[in-house]
Amino acid sequence: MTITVQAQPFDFSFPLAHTALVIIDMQRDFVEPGGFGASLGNDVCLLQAIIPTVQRVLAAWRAQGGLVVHTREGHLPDLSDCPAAKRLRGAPSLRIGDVGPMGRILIQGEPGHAIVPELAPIAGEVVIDKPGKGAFYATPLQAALDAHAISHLIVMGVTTEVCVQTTLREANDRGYDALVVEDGTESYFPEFKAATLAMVCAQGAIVGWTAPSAALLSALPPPVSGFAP
Ligand code: C5J
Repeated sequence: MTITVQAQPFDFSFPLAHTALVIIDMQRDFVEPGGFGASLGNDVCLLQAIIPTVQRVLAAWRAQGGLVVHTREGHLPDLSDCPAAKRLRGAPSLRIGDVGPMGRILIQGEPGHAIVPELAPIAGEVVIDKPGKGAFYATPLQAALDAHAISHLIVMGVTTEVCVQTTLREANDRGYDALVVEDGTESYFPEFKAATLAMVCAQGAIVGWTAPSAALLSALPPPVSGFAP
């Protein structure tokens, strides 16, 4: 079944069985006080505000029986996968690996590294741990998508101009058609979000498409019978 969503810069059509919902880094470290995002001096409230929208789209996608991929940015406890450039850059109050209120900042297995409970993965969903901003770099994401014959992506998560945009560009270079859900992504800097969404769909969808969640949700068919989200 092919679904068509009213999108920018033009309609986005995707084969439901070959499309994955990709949720980028909806982790406590980015959306709760005391995590990585806050350590960089950011106000995390803006990011928290999209959780209900992401939750609505996730529930609708699960009801379709579609593939869901969650990503988590983070590092091994010994930091062997964290380049010094990433750890030392800037002047955060806490660096990657330091102990904060939610455990060691951006370290796999620590409380802050977890996806927020409202969006927690369920059995059968793919969880990708990534050391970089892009979800394809040094991860098994492409292999996981190939295993499910995925050609199209619907992308949400944080932050719009960093991990979401990097992942969209990586996906574009690998031949995926991707739509980013406008109100399912957020930045600590609203002007960066607006600029990123404009960049993605500029020049005839040079990176991909954008659409509000309402357009996506209204395009989806009635849920698969028997599924209780
Ligand atoms: C950042 C991310 N902003 N998930 N990570 O460092 O966007």
